[in-house]
Amino acid sequence: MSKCALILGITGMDGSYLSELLLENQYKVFGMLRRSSSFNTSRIDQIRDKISLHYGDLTDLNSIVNILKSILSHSPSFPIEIYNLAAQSHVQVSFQIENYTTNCDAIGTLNVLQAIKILDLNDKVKLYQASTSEMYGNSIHSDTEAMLSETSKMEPVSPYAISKLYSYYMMKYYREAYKIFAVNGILFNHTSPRRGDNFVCKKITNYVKKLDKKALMTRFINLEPLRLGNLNSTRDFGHARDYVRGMYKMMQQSTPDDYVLATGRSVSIREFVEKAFSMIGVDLVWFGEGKEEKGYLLGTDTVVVEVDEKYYRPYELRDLLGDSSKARRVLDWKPKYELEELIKEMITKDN
Ligand code: NAP
Ligand code: F7E
Repeated sequence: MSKCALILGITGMDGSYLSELLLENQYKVFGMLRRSSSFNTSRIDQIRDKISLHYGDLTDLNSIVNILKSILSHSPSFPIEIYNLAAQSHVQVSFQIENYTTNCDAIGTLNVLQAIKILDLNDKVKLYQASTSEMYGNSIHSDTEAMLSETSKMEPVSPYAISKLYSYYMMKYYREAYKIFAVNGILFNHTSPRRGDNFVCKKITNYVKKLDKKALMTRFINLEPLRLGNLNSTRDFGHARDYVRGMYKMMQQSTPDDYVLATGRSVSIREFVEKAFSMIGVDLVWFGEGKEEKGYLLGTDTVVVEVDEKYYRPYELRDLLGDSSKARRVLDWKPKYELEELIKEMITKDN
């Protein structure tokens, strides 16, 4: 009998790559689909006939119980691997919808844990929780201890990160109290051509992608500049394909534990912009500071990047750089993609 997995958040970036990986490994894949007024399955349309989708919502305990019951009625193989990737995943949006973010990203995880307990599945499932490097917040204050690992202090600075920290501790508590195989993957930023359009990497690469075509026709004349927020924050960016492989490895262990996945290299948003433009052979030069800073095409007065306060956050997480040595040692995991390859793929591929 093939192995069995339920993915909560199957329509998201990570959910789509993970589905493909599990199918390659002969899993029967079930997914929770949110009701939406427009189609929300574009990332999984290519595998739609190979997976089984069920309507539900992370904020609705009943729907999670019903999906699990339905899987059980299909005589699954145990343990069922449950990957909780569902979340309101946008940090900036979380400052505007605090209650919803908490209901989804904190209480939603509790709903999954309770559904397992209610159905008496404690020793029949393995649960993965999509924890995040955002939980560290600005806990690091000096360059000497700049790399964040499983043992680093957590001081979250957004409603998103605070909700995820609640989930992280609930997972640990259920692991100890109810002996559930509960794993936290503490993942640093990862992206791909399937990334949502309002995350910074996708915004930048989408712009460069269009510029490439326009450049041929217009030589950059009359371009609307790309408007970004804080250019100084630094992030450790990996490829989602590498990171779902890490999630899967965590779930194949004999004992549950928490693992950081990161590349160990970080760049500022400004550097990411420069790298993206350099992929199409264009160099930038920066003038001004803070809100007045602008990026120009080298040797011209054409502005291609402007700062827009609209994208500033009430509380910014400055720097993130991960130490994934535990995952490298225990899981034999390491990222295959270099940052430059990732950016190139985002500029050249649609999916
Ligand atoms: P994503 O593309 O935003 O996908 C989120 C998924 O959650 C989508 O399938 C979305 O459904 C679903 N969802 C949202 N609210 C829901 C609800 N109330 N009930 C059920 N489903 C709901 O996120 P991602 O980048 O793939 O990230 C996957 C997970 O990892 C998230 O939990 C995120 O917080 C976490 N994480 C991400 C990163 C990163 O850099 N990507 C790093 C660390 C942790 P719709 O398609 O219908 O919107
Ligand atoms: O911002 C800055 C922004 O929204 C990255 C999620 O997957 O990773 C992601 O959260 C940085 C921040 O991702 C714009 O201020 C500048 O410093 O792409 P982002 P994020 O906030 O790091 C973590 C690990 C997760 O867990 C989350 O789910 O870029 N920035 N200008 C901007 N950010 C956005 N979105 N838009 C801008 O125009």
